[in-house]
Amino acid sequence: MVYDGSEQDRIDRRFMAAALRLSRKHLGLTSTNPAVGTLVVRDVGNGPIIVGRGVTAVGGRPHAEAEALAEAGDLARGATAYVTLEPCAHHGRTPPCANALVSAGIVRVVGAASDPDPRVSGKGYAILRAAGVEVKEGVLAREASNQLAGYMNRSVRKRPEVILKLALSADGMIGRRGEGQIEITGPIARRLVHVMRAETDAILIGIGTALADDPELTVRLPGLRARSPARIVLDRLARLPATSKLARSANDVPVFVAACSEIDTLNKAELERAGVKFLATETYDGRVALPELLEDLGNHGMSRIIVEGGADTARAFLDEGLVDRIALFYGPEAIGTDGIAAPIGRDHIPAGFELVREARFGEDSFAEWIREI
Ligand code: AOF
Ligand code: ZN
Repeated sequence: MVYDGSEQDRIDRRFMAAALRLSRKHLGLTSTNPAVGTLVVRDVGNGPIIVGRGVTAVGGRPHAEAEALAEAGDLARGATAYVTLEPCAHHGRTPPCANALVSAGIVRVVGAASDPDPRVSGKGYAILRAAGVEVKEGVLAREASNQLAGYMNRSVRKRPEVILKLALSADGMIGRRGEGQIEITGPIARRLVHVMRAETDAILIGIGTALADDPELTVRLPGLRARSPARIVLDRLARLPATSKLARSANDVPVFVAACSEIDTLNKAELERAGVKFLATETYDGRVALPELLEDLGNHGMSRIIVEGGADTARAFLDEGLVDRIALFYGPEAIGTDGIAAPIGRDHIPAGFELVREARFGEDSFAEWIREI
């Protein structure tokens, strides 16, 4: 079936949205590889039908295109492929996806984001065009780079994407002095936070929050505990108690303590015995040097980390311009004068950020901003 231009655009956006949604399934599970989605779609006269679906496999291989083509089999011949990232052009353990699409008989490729990897950038689309495949680039490109921001950051900035997540009271506080963890948002918002955790490589907090709240920072959704990311504590002097929930669960879900490289205490030895790993960090002005730490985390293969607290840690990342995504949950109640003020709020988002999502979860509201890479 041949559609006119605007109808075709509508169809293309619809299938790309479906491919993006599909790829989200493996966000946080594909190591240093981006979680890409591919749909093979065929129209033999009764409208477009999906005949193959693929997501970059857990661990990063096989690539999405290979998975989708395998499912489509012979039905790929004459079909359109929707890919959320430009198909690869380099020879890894398998031939490039661009060539695989050609060999399978795909006649049209609709792509979302371009790949910043110099081995691929522009070359994947060029292979397709040279083989006579029709290519349409940039469909839902912004949505795709939003979702692939972890990979994009790692490629371009050589460090993971930093997501700042805060729960704020109606009057812009993140807690009450001396009370440790208090409930600001309701159960739906809290579950959403756990989904966000499952889609990242690590959750980072400061030692102040670790001591005050003794948090566990795992994914506590039914069936998803295995998707708990690593936990990182900024703890220059290695003060995290070996009896903390974090240390006690270190053999199940990794815990990294970012401490000054010279530190050598009894507590450090005890934490190591509990399975806690140490990241030797440089210090700057009496604090862990964050840009260097992030570079190290990137070298550990991390693409996305969430900064979850407290106010000082959040402020340090903001002050150094190291935040790439801001996710704010607002609860319905005010905390008042003994509150701990948040370092940020929806009315003073730093320049360069764009609002990408707003939602309500029960009594709570949510908003998310990202900045361009
Ligand atoms: C695709 N489809 O599903 C993904 C791609 O180490 P390799 O050989 O797996 O290559 C990693 C690169 O492949 C990565 O930097 C990115 O350019 C691309 N990822 N490409 O065609 C996929 N995940
Ligand atoms: Zn590939």
